[in-house]
Amino acid sequence: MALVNTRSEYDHLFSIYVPIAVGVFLLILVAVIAAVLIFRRRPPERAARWHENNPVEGTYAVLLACVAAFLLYLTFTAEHKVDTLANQERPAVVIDVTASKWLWTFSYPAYGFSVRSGTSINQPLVVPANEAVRFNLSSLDVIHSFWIPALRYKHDAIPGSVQVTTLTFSRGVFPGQCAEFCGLRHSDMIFVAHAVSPAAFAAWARGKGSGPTP
Ligand SMILES: [Cu+2]
Repeated sequence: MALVNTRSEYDHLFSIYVPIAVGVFLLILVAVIAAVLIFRRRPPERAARWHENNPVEGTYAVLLACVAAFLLYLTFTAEHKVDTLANQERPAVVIDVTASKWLWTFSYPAYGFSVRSGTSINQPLVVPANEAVRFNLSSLDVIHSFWIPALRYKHDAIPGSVQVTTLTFSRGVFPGQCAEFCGLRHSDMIFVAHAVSPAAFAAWARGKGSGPTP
């Protein structure tokens, strides 16, 4: 099974949603302008004698329902891949993410160390690229949200529960931040994920994250 790529899943969805939204917008714009021009008030005034147009309204309703059903199908298919199928992948590394005011703690239980990023400290979150990375998200205080914009992915960290999510990174540097307003220093909750080759990751992790960022 190919690894689930959240970025391409959601970019694909977006590329379908946007043309449909633009099309519907133009359709409504044309209909409104046409109605304004055709039915504008002209002397002598006469009251309209019709109330409804069942074929037109029926067609419109059925068409809208079809578009909504189509988008729902695509959206739930993508969500199923990202939320369910991705968690069935065998992870190359498991990282426990603990959010707190106003700090991220990323623990690597298999290697016995953790790094932190947020208020007054910003150690990098290093992950192996092109491999499944399992994140166990939790929070010590309020609801935070683990957000990596370039992956098109965001997931809440909720106190008293563990949210499991599996992400795959391409090689590169991925800024992330808390996406749930969690207090005055919410904006301090930033981090940077470095996705590096599995060998570079293993060397960094075996050194317990004390070496230079690969
Ligand atoms: Cu937060």
